[in-house]
Amino acid sequence: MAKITVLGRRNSNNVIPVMWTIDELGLDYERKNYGGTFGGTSDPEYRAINPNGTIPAIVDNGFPLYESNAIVRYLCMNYDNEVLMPKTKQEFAIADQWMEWYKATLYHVFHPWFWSIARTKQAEQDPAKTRELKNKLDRLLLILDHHLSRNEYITGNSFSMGDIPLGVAINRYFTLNEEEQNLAALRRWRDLLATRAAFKKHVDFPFGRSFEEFARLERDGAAG
Ligand SMILES: N[C@@H](CCC(=O)N[C@@H](CS)C(=O)NCC(=O)O)C(=O)O
Repeated sequence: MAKITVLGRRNSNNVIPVMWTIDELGLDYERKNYGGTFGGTSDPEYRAINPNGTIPAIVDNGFPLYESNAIVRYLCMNYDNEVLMPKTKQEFAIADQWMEWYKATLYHVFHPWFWSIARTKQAEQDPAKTRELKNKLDRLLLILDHHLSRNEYITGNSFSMGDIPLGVAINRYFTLNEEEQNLAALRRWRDLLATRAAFKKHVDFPFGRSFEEFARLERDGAAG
Protein backbone atom coordinates (compact mmCIF):
# COMPACT_ATOMS: atom_id res chain seq x y z
CA MET A 1 0.00 0.00 0.00
CA ALA A 2 1.39 3.42 -1.01
CA LYS A 3 2.09 6.03 1.61
CA ILE A 4 -0.58 8.71 2.02
CA THR A 5 0.73 12.28 2.09
CA VAL A 6 -1.10 14.65 4.43
CA LEU A 7 -0.53 18.37 3.88
CA GLY A 8 -1.17 20.46 6.99
CA ARG A 9 0.22 21.51 10.37
CA ARG A 10 -0.55 19.07 13.18
CA ASN A 11 -2.36 21.57 15.45
CA SER A 12 -5.12 22.48 13.00
CA ASN A 13 -8.66 21.65 14.04
CA ASN A 14 -9.27 20.30 10.55
CA VAL A 15 -6.01 18.37 10.10
CA ILE A 16 -6.38 16.52 13.42
CA PRO A 17 -9.47 14.50 12.33
CA VAL A 18 -7.52 13.28 9.28
CA MET A 19 -4.54 12.23 11.42
CA TRP A 20 -6.82 10.52 13.96
CA THR A 21 -8.55 8.61 11.13
CA ILE A 22 -5.26 7.52 9.54
CA ASP A 23 -4.05 6.22 12.89
CA GLU A 24 -7.26 4.29 13.64
CA LEU A 25 -7.00 2.69 10.19
CA GLY A 26 -3.30 1.86 10.69
CA LEU A 27 -2.27 3.53 7.41
CA ASP A 28 1.23 4.42 6.32
CA TYR A 29 1.58 8.18 5.95
CA GLU A 30 3.88 11.15 5.82
CA ARG A 31 2.74 14.60 6.90
CA LYS A 32 4.15 17.81 5.50
CA ASN A 33 3.80 21.12 7.34
CA TYR A 34 1.58 23.61 5.53
CA GLY A 35 -0.56 26.48 6.77
CA GLY A 36 -0.22 28.88 9.69
CA THR A 37 3.36 30.03 10.22
CA PHE A 38 4.57 27.32 7.82
CA GLY A 39 2.75 28.97 4.90
CA GLY A 40 3.06 27.22 1.54
CA THR A 41 -0.68 27.18 0.87
CA SER A 42 -0.40 29.86 -1.83
CA ASP A 43 2.28 27.97 -3.75
CA PRO A 44 1.07 26.88 -7.20
CA GLU A 45 1.93 23.23 -6.33
CA TYR A 46 -0.31 23.41 -3.26
CA ARG A 47 -3.10 25.23 -5.11
CA ALA A 48 -3.03 22.48 -7.74
CA ILE A 49 -3.97 20.06 -4.96
CA ASN A 50 -6.32 22.39 -3.07
CA PRO A 51 -7.31 25.56 -4.96
CA ASN A 52 -8.87 26.95 -1.75
CA GLY A 53 -5.47 27.21 -0.09
CA THR A 54 -6.83 25.69 3.11
CA ILE A 55 -5.51 22.74 5.09
CA PRO A 56 -5.78 19.78 5.16
CA ALA A 57 -5.32 18.13 1.80
CA ILE A 58 -4.11 14.62 1.06
CA VAL A 59 -2.56 12.86 -1.87
CA ASP A 60 -3.23 9.13 -1.94
CA ASN A 61 -1.28 7.35 -4.63
CA GLY A 62 -1.63 10.37 -6.93
CA PHE A 63 -5.26 11.06 -5.93
CA PRO A 64 -5.63 14.55 -4.39
CA LEU A 65 -8.48 15.43 -2.01
CA TYR A 66 -9.43 18.33 0.27
CA GLU A 67 -12.22 19.08 2.79
CA SER A 68 -11.48 17.30 6.05
CA ASN A 69 -14.82 15.49 6.37
CA ALA A 70 -14.59 14.27 2.77
CA ILE A 71 -11.08 12.98 3.49
CA VAL A 72 -12.25 11.15 6.63
CA ARG A 73 -15.11 9.50 4.69
CA TYR A 74 -12.83 8.63 1.73
CA LEU A 75 -10.23 6.98 3.96
CA CYS A 76 -12.93 4.96 5.73
CA MET A 77 -14.55 3.85 2.49
CA ASN A 78 -11.23 2.96 0.90
CA TYR A 79 -9.36 1.45 3.86
CA ASP A 80 -12.07 0.26 6.24
CA ASN A 81 -10.64 -1.82 9.07
CA GLU A 82 -14.07 -2.50 10.58
CA VAL A 83 -13.44 0.06 13.28
CA LEU A 84 -14.44 3.33 11.69
CA MET A 85 -16.91 2.43 8.97
CA PRO A 86 -20.49 2.25 10.27
CA LYS A 87 -21.91 -1.25 9.83
CA THR A 88 -25.19 -0.39 8.07
CA LYS A 89 -26.24 2.25 5.57
CA GLN A 90 -28.47 3.86 8.18
CA GLU A 91 -25.61 4.01 10.67
CA PHE A 92 -23.48 5.50 7.91
CA ALA A 93 -26.20 8.12 7.33
CA ILE A 94 -26.29 8.99 11.05
CA ALA A 95 -22.50 9.37 11.19
CA ASP A 96 -22.68 11.50 8.05
CA GLN A 97 -25.54 13.57 9.48
CA TRP A 98 -23.51 14.52 12.55
CA MET A 99 -20.37 15.20 10.51
CA GLU A 100 -22.44 17.59 8.38
CA TRP A 101 -24.15 19.10 11.43
CA TYR A 102 -20.71 19.89 12.79
CA LYS A 103 -19.56 21.68 9.64
CA ALA A 104 -22.82 23.24 8.49
CA THR A 105 -24.33 24.25 11.84
CA LEU A 106 -22.01 24.03 14.84
CA TYR A 107 -18.81 25.28 13.20
CA HIS A 108 -20.31 28.69 12.37
CA VAL A 109 -20.69 29.33 16.10
CA PHE A 110 -17.87 27.18 17.46
CA HIS A 111 -15.19 28.78 15.30
CA PRO A 112 -15.93 32.48 16.14
CA TRP A 113 -16.31 31.57 19.82
CA PHE A 114 -12.98 29.68 19.80
CA TRP A 115 -11.31 32.55 17.94
CA SER A 116 -12.74 35.16 20.33
CA ILE A 117 -11.04 33.62 23.36
CA ALA A 118 -8.17 31.43 22.17
CA ARG A 119 -6.88 33.37 19.16
CA THR A 120 -7.54 37.01 20.15
CA LYS A 121 -5.11 38.95 22.30
CA GLN A 122 -6.40 39.41 25.85
CA ALA A 123 -6.50 43.22 25.46
CA GLU A 124 -8.57 42.99 22.27
CA GLN A 125 -11.17 40.54 23.54
CA ASP A 126 -14.84 41.50 23.80
CA PRO A 127 -16.26 39.58 26.77
CA ALA A 128 -19.89 40.44 25.91
CA LYS A 129 -19.45 39.09 22.37
CA THR A 130 -17.72 35.96 23.68
CA ARG A 131 -20.57 35.40 26.15
CA GLU A 132 -23.15 35.78 23.40
CA LEU A 133 -21.31 33.25 21.23
CA LYS A 134 -20.91 30.86 24.17
CA ASN A 135 -24.66 31.02 24.87
CA LYS A 136 -25.42 30.22 21.23
CA LEU A 137 -22.85 27.43 21.24
CA ASP A 138 -24.26 25.89 24.42
CA ARG A 139 -27.78 25.91 22.98
CA LEU A 140 -26.52 23.95 19.97
CA LEU A 141 -24.47 21.60 22.12
CA LEU A 142 -27.60 20.65 24.08
CA ILE A 143 -28.80 18.94 20.88
CA LEU A 144 -25.65 16.81 20.73
CA ASP A 145 -25.73 16.23 24.48
CA HIS A 146 -29.29 14.91 24.21
CA HIS A 147 -28.23 12.54 21.40
CA LEU A 148 -25.31 11.26 23.47
CA SER A 149 -27.46 10.80 26.56
CA ARG A 150 -29.21 8.05 24.58
CA ASN A 151 -26.27 6.74 22.54
CA GLU A 152 -22.83 5.69 23.74
CA TYR A 153 -21.27 6.93 20.51
CA ILE A 154 -22.55 9.02 17.59
CA THR A 155 -23.97 6.03 15.69
CA GLY A 156 -25.08 4.04 18.77
CA ASN A 157 -23.02 1.33 20.43
CA SER A 158 -19.87 1.52 18.34
CA PHE A 159 -17.15 4.04 17.76
CA SER A 160 -17.11 5.20 14.12
CA MET A 161 -15.96 7.94 11.76
CA GLY A 162 -18.92 9.99 13.03
CA ASP A 163 -17.17 10.49 16.38
CA ILE A 164 -13.98 11.93 14.93
CA PRO A 165 -14.48 15.52 13.66
CA LEU A 166 -16.91 16.44 16.45
CA GLY A 167 -14.68 14.74 19.01
CA VAL A 168 -11.83 17.10 18.10
CA ALA A 169 -13.99 20.21 18.51
CA ILE A 170 -15.65 19.04 21.72
CA ASN A 171 -12.27 18.25 23.23
CA ARG A 172 -11.29 21.88 22.63
CA TYR A 173 -14.59 23.02 24.12
CA PHE A 174 -13.99 21.16 27.40
CA THR A 175 -10.31 22.10 27.50
CA LEU A 176 -11.42 25.74 27.45
CA ASN A 177 -14.32 25.12 29.88
CA GLU A 178 -12.86 22.84 32.54
CA GLU A 179 -15.49 23.97 35.06
CA GLU A 180 -18.47 23.28 32.78
CA GLN A 181 -21.18 21.58 34.86
CA ASN A 182 -23.78 21.04 32.13
CA LEU A 183 -23.48 18.78 29.10
CA ALA A 184 -22.72 15.67 31.17
CA ALA A 185 -23.37 13.23 28.32
CA LEU A 186 -21.06 15.20 26.07
CA ARG A 187 -18.31 15.12 28.69
CA ARG A 188 -18.77 11.37 29.23
CA TRP A 189 -18.40 10.83 25.47
CA ARG A 190 -15.32 13.07 25.22
CA ASP A 191 -13.73 11.18 28.14
CA LEU A 192 -14.50 7.86 26.43
CA LEU A 193 -12.90 9.03 23.17
CA ALA A 194 -9.89 10.28 25.15
CA THR A 195 -9.05 6.68 26.16
CA ARG A 196 -8.18 5.79 22.54
CA ALA A 197 -4.49 5.62 21.65
CA ALA A 198 -5.00 7.59 18.42
CA PHE A 199 -6.79 10.35 20.36
CA LYS A 200 -3.89 10.57 22.81
CA LYS A 201 -1.46 10.86 19.92
CA HIS A 202 -3.23 13.32 17.62
CA VAL A 203 -5.85 15.20 19.66
CA ASP A 204 -4.57 15.42 23.21
CA PHE A 205 -1.76 17.95 22.94
CA PRO A 206 -1.67 21.68 23.77
CA PHE A 207 -3.40 23.69 21.06
CA GLY A 208 -3.03 27.07 22.79
CA ARG A 209 -5.85 28.01 25.13
CA SER A 210 -5.03 31.69 24.64
CA PHE A 211 -3.45 33.83 21.95
CA GLU A 212 -0.36 34.21 24.11
CA GLU A 213 0.00 30.46 24.73
CA PHE A 214 -0.60 29.78 21.03
CA ALA A 215 2.14 32.27 20.04
CA ARG A 216 4.54 30.59 22.47
CA LEU A 217 3.70 27.12 21.15
CA GLU A 218 4.23 28.34 17.59
CA ARG A 219 7.63 29.79 18.57
CA ASP A 220 8.61 26.47 20.17
CA GLY A 221 7.68 24.62 16.98
CA ALA A 222 4.80 22.68 18.56
CA ALA A 223 2.66 23.07 15.44
CA GLY A 224 4.90 20.91 13.27
N1 LIG B 1 -13.92 23.12 5.40
C1 LIG B 1 -12.48 23.01 5.40
C2 LIG B 1 -11.92 24.11 6.29
C3 LIG B 1 -10.42 24.18 6.20
C4 LIG B 1 -9.84 25.32 7.02
O1 LIG B 1 -10.46 26.36 7.21
N2 LIG B 1 -8.61 25.11 7.51
C5 LIG B 1 -7.92 26.15 8.25
C6 LIG B 1 -7.13 25.52 9.40
S1 LIG B 1 -8.14 24.83 10.65
C7 LIG B 1 -6.92 26.83 7.35
O2 LIG B 1 -6.62 26.37 6.26
N3 LIG B 1 -6.36 27.94 7.85
C8 LIG B 1 -5.31 28.64 7.17
C9 LIG B 1 -3.97 28.17 7.64
O3 LIG B 1 -3.85 27.36 8.56
O4 LIG B 1 -2.98 28.63 7.03
C10 LIG B 1 -12.07 21.62 5.90
O5 LIG B 1 -12.77 21.07 6.74
O6 LIG B 1 -11.05 21.08 5.43
